[in-house]
Amino acid sequence: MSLIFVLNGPNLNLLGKRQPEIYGRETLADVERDCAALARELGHAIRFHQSNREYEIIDWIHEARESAAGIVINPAAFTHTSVAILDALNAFEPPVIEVHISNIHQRDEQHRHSSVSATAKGVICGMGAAGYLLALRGVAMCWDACAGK
Ligand code: DHK
Repeated sequence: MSLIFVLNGPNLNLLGKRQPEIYGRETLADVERDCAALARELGHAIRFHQSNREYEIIDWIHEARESAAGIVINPAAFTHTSVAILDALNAFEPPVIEVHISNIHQRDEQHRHSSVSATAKGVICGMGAAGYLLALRGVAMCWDACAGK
């Protein structure tokens, strides 16, 4: 059994209420519930966090260095701006999977570039909230590969 951090950036606390035509109707609580259930099924556990503050996300990445087998992260708007989150993820060795609910490549110029993809093992976007579950499966797959399963 391993611990997987699932980290969420700014405005994702409004998931389900904010621009549902882009981000869907599932709430962050729904996403957390589904992630926890899948992690259990795969034999893992999650720590699920959201913050509108960049430093809190960085602190959780540092905490993950001590304990986690991987990170699933939707940095939300910090995706496009944060060298600090990129640096923190670069200091985390296990796999990082970057998730976006929307397909950022179909969006306006500001939402297209990711500063954190350079450090991600994988990037999932455009699959709605199901992207989190695909990302969790990705971390679990890496864990199994390392464990020789
Ligand atoms: C969420 C956000 O809040 C945006 O800033 C990103 C991402 C896309 C998402 O699709 O989950 O550009």
